[in-house]
Amino acid sequence: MQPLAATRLYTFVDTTYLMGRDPAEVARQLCDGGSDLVQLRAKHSSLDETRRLAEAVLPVCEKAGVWFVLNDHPKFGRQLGVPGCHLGQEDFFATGYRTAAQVTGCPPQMRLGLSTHAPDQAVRAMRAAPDYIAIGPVFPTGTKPGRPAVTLDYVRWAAANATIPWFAIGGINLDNLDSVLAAGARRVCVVSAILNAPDVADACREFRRRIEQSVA
Ligand code: TZP
Ligand code: MG
Repeated sequence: MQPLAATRLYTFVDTTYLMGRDPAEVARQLCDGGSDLVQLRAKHSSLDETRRLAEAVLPVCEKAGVWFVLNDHPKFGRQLGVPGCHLGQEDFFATGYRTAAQVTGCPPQMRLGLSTHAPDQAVRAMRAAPDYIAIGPVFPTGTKPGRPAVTLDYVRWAAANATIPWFAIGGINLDNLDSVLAAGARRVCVVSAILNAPDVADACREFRRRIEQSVA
């Protein structure tokens, strides 16, 4: 697996967008297309169902050398031995965690990512020493309804101030990707624009190509 600092494209097996597709097959397509990380996001699934999904997707990622990241359920993630876990502000700070090590164990048994929606949240999150932060939603998105867009201003703030790897996320598609990259993003998370594409692997390849072109 790539060091997180060297990663570019973070994609998702989000159950909302599977539409009956096999999660392992979708994970394979995401990996084939050049994803560096694949997050399992199963917001409406029971823990049992999440376990089944994780057990299907994790070996696909392992085989491809891609980071598997579990959204939520950090204790369960540690039991399962997943490489990464992602938590929202409320999952982390409102649950009483103050340091990443409280989630990941010491020495760490997995990597941790935290969502942030404003500069003060990013500053507080970075003090907790996670492995990466997410910056978003940059644009309004149906994947996270009701969450106001943080705009490209927050991406520019992250480009100037973030001291750990960070990913722009939220409403990013091939039409607005260049504006996100021009604002300073070097790593991007994409959910619906890839899962709704006619060819998932091709969509990943195109995102990856455009990111690499801008970073070169
Ligand atoms: N966190 C901030 S925006 C978002 C999450 C999980 C959803 C991103 O999904 P999409 O479909 O790429 O806008
Ligand atoms: Mg969460």
